[in-house]
Amino acid sequence: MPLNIKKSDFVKSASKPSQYPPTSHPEFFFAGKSNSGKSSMLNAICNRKKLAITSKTPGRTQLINFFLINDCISFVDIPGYGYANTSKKVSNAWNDMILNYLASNRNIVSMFMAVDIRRGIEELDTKMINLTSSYNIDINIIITKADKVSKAKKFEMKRKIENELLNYKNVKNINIFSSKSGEGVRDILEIIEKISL
Ligand SMILES: Nc1nc2c(ncn2[C@@H]2O[C@H](COP(=O)(O)OP(=O)(O)OP(=O)(O)O)[C@@H](O)[C@H]2O)c(=O)[nH]1
Ligand SMILES: [Mg+2]
Repeated sequence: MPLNIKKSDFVKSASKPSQYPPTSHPEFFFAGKSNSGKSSMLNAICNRKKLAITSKTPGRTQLINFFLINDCISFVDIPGYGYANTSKKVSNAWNDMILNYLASNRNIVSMFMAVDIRRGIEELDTKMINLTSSYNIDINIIITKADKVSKAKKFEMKRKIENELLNYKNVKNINIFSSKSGEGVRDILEIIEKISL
């Protein structure tokens, strides 16, 4: 059974742990390269248009945003990495923000990592997978923007990523997704239901 999201609320934005909303609910976070479709994914699975702010301009999500789902699950939209024009200062701030988040003793159960179907897994994605694995958090790779390529290309990319990540034991699922067509929404809701039961 997929999770039925009846209620989704924005809780708050934060840059450091002292600002995080205290909660012990199972927490899922959405990570990935800048502009890979994280915020759109969050909106699609909540069936909301503007819960998380999305944008054509990469680097739109700059703080950690906390959402409360059905009053019992926590979703977290984190800023993307790998934005081409990032200064050293901004990229250090990003590192601190994410490391603090991962080390913050919250009930983080799983990461959804958005990977643009036209790009595949890049160096920074691998770094993020390694970092998340080091905290022993489960990883779900969500291949986003599937509506932008042919059916053949979709499955080719899925196979490629499956092969590349064969030895990463924290990677539990690799799914094709499009927030535009709704493909794969149900798969994500099923993953969440299974984990948060
Ligand atoms: N065609 C198509 N476009 C998408 C899809 N998902 C996201 N986009 C577009 O891609 C752009 C970036 O989407 P966001 O959801 O804001 O991406 P993000 O990963 O949250 O970006 P940052 O917060 O900047 O890191 C927007 O113009 C979206 O409309 C999709 O499934 N299909
Ligand atoms: Mg975003």
